[in-house]
Amino acid sequence: MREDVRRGLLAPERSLPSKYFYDARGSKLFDAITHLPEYYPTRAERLILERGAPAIVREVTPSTLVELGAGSADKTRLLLDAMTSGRRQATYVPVDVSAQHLHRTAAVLRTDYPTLDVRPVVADISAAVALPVHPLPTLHAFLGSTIGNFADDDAAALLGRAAERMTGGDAFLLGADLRKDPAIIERAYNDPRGVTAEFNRNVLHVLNRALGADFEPARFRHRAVYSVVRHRLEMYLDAMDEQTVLIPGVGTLHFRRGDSILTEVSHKYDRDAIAELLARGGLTLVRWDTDDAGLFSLALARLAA
Ligand code: SAH
Ligand code: AVI
Repeated sequence: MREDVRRGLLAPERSLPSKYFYDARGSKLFDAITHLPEYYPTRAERLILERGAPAIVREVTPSTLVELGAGSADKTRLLLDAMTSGRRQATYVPVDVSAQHLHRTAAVLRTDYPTLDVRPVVADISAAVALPVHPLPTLHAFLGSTIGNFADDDAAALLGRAAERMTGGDAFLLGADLRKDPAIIERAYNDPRGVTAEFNRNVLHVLNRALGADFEPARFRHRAVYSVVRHRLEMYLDAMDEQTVLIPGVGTLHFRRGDSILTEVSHKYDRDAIAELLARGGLTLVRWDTDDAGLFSLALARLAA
């Protein structure tokens, strides 16, 4: 983490990896975001899954669901319901960096799904992940548009690592946010209650605790803007005044008023962009679902021939 922070904050354009939002508090704040009226992605993806999950499970007949960035796995229940209907046995391997939150998710699911073998894996999916041996076929899922938080090359590499693990009967299910009126996107990341702002500032709390830094999060303002050119929402923390921050082992940082840190990018796609990203990972799009408003997409992919 210190190395990531050094690389990000000592660069001319300061940035931090968005995975560091997610300590226990950050995971709770993200869950609060998913309930905000402005944050449409979660609701839209749930609608698609409500309609499509049974058919997807019928088509793939997975014995195991491996989910990257599982979080609270709320929407995942629509897949798990279909996989375990009639008290069928199934295996669920949720993978997430947020350890405490992941173990809580696993505990709740074990209670709610008696025939489900839940085998959580705490890991960073931006590198290779060791998965437990599990029954095949496997449905790999990456929901919530977390793919959008990765740079395109990193997203393609992540899909490629998943594809390497897949066998012929397996499938990959990718949830992705779609391009639309920028005003709708910016509203989703600028909620009037300030939950997203608090989520954004949480990365500074994480750095203070984990690295002994002395950021004063209240002196940074949340900013979220959509780049039409880059098809991505960009989230920043802007220094509200001149300040100096010490990060032991990294150095002393000087901020002038308005100096910013890029804390997250959230790419938005269309069908062609998703098909291309999947192809770069060695996967072929075989099914494409969206909600009626065309806000969000769910792509099912198989290994390319
Ligand atoms: N899938 C859920 C949660 C999305 S929030 C949903 O659709 O609502 C993003 C999730 O990915 C969080 O739980 C976060 O802890 C996890 N995450 C983010 N970056 C990660 C990384 N590099 N490795 C593993 N998990 C990551
Ligand atoms: C997890 N990820 C897909 C969210 C997103 O929309 O990019 C994280 C988020 N950031 C601000 N609000 C939600």
